Amino acid sequence: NSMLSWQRTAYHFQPEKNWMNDPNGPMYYKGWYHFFYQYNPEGAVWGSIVWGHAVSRDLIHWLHLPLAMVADQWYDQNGVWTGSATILPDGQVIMLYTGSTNESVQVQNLAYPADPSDPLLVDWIKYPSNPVLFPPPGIDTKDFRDPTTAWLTSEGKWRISIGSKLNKTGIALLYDTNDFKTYERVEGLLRAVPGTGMWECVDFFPVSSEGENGLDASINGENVKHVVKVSLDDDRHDYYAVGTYDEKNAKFTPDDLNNDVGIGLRYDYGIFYASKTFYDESKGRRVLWSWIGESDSEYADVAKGWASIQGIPRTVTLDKKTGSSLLQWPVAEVESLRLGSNEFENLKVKPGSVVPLEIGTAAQLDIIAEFEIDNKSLEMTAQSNKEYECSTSGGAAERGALGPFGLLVLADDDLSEYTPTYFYVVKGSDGQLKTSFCSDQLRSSLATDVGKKIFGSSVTVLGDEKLSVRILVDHSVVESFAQGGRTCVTSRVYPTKAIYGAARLFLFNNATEATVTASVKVWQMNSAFIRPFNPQESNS
Ligand code: DQQ
Repeated sequence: NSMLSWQRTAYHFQPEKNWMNDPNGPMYYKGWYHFFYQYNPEGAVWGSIVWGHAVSRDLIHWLHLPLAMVADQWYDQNGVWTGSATILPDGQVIMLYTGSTNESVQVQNLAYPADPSDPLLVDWIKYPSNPVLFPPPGIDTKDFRDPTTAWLTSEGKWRISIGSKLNKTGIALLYDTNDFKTYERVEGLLRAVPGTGMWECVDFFPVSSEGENGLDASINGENVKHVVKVSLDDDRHDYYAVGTYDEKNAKFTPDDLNNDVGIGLRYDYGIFYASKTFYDESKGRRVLWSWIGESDSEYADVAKGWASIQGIPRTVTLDKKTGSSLLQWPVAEVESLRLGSNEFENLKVKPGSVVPLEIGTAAQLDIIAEFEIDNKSLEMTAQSNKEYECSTSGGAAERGALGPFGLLVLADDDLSEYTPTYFYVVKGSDGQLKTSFCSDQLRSSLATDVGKKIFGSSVTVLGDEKLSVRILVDHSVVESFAQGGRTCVTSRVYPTKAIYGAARLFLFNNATEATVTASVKVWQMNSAFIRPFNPQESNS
């Protein structure tokens, strides 16, 4: 339906049509990034899931390849579900995935490339003796899915984790294997957290506590911390914990029990689910992929013929300044899409004002902005209003002494539609400042059948830091990264007027006391090539 085509993104990955969900088996192989994804070739809603496949040289421009795996065996007849790739030291590619069997039992299956010399890995073979793992005793047959990438133990075995639950306790099971065909259950659990429910799409990886580089899944030892990420089926968000991995006892212990797996920190406070990282050997970095679903109606998805996009891949590092959280940042390659830019330096934005940024059209942007509350306003405000909570405090229309202020993206000239992405600072009676970072969709669209929530969270702002944000705008998605990626918020928005050439960008300050100084750099973004691979084209 071309009437709805403006909602398609220009540089976020999406198939040509139909439904997509989780990222699967991301990897770098022989000069190509491979991306597989949960895909329903039959329609724009979740259903009979198979593996879509695309390849890229740079994580930005993509060629769609034929489906990698379809539901053609008894052990995946009800769905070729989520899985992960492991690249062995000799270059062999191992793919493990969950099959939902003809009886809807969740089992783990092995697949591998039919022709390892083909860098595009077009054809896949399912191991003839699949499944390689059945749900163990005591585990419900529908609670056993999404195998991780394997890592090496000090005994030289490969270890994987699979998510599950016991009553309402989310758990990560462990298995050891030598050949990926036969497995041994490891006693105990990588981690278990009561009340968190089913753990989908477990991800487990090391991060360096020293450098900015990423680490291969098997690295452990000094200057290494580990991250466990789970996708909570019950509340549809991705949570992570930073801690230590005791390899001998096969246990993960979070540094902070208040930020345990599934209860503390989130990758993203907007729409972001079933994410998965991989180690990119070519650039020595760890890269995060994530499914960004829709927040319009299923009816609208069917009408437009497609649903879901993937987030721009993000590099993941440990935040050395806090030591307790991760930093996520769009991969550097996205900057190759930057076209002309406009720069606005030290603009004074008075309380209660909206300032247009004359950049022309604003549907595809990369924005970097810094904000400073003027010292005078900070000092004069002895104490500001109460606590602030993005999702419940009334959004960008709720005025306090020191906030909200930020940017209105995907706005139209008349401001009949706009999506505020903003900071909100409160000053306690002790003089301490607390900062929230939010994205408010309440006025993002004149359409009535779309989700209009306010997303966000508190964000740590250290003494020497200005308030800073990076925002990627792409027609119907707004991905924002505050304080260098310490707190991230992704929204889907469905403007009806603020589209294509009519989309605009504004600064706003809705605080009652604070004058804010803003510096903004805005790039127009080119569209990425994301299209079917047609070998004949190169001949003609
Ligand atoms: N999606 C897959 C499952 C996974 C869920 C099925 C998470 O393997 O647990 O499409 O979105």
